[in-house]
Amino acid sequence: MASHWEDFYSQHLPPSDFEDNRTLLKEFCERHNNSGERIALITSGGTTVPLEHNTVRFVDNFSAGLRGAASAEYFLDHGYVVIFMFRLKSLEPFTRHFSGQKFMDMLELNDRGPNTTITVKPDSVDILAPILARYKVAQEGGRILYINFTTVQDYFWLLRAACECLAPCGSKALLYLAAAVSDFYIPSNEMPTHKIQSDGGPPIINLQLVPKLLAPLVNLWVPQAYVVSFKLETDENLLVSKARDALKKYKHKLVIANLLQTRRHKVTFVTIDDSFEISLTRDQTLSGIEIEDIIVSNVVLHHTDFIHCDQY
Ligand code: PAZ
Repeated sequence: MASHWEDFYSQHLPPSDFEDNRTLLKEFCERHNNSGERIALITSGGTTVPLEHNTVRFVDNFSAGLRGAASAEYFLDHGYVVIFMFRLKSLEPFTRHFSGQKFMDMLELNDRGPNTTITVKPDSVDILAPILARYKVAQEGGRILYINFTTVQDYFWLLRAACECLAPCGSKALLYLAAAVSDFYIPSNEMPTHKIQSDGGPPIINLQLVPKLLAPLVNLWVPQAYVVSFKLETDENLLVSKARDALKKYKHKLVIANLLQTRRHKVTFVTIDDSFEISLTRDQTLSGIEIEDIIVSNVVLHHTDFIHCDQY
């Protein structure tokens, strides 16, 4: 049995920087709600499940955070302001283009003693400049707020706080729940304080089901918002039926279903009475088109219809 969501909050403490994050969320939502803008809350990356309170080991998952980070850029391009709620150290909008050694390789060191300068190599300027320009507009215009989480517990606290701050935005708020959230966890009162020792033999780890937050999120926290959830499967035969089950159960509007193996070039949009596939051709992939560009354009159309229905 999954624990009830209210029990979860009463049994798990918020992260230590929770109040600071709540203040940032409140200020961001109020400012942009007053100016009538559309706000997208994007969750991105995987949550961890700690095995000890003083955490040495944890259960993690595959998510790189590319879906969320890329989508954030496209929502900004569509004029949305963005709350980017992401797993610390997963991919982030803009910097994702230069991860690893790529960034260092774009720079040139002009070593002239005390007058040393660093410049961008001429052939990298064309790559860096457009991304830097989009970054500056978002960052300096206060159009993106970064909030990070690590554990599933952090994620739950931050998600509820973000929803509470978004509620006054009504149908202008869009939730795009792309994070890979653990289905299992160890409740706080069952977790050892210190590092699990190997001299006691192989540990028996008893995981429990996490509560499903979509139910209170859709019905209580942001009842007027447009909610998009993602469904990941590895078995194609389950994909659309599981997505539709979620729509029936939680009564939100759209599930974007994807398979682990093909998620970079194929997704299925599932509504209660329809489903259609979006896939990239080989040529589109080779020319650098990202599936998130097409996903976000479609989601924006759905959101626009939703806002119009809300107004008339
Ligand atoms: O983070 P990523 O780009 O590697 O993968 C994206 C994704 C597969 C995590 C996302 O599209 C998704 O399906 N999120 C929901 C996963 C779930 O069913 O919990």
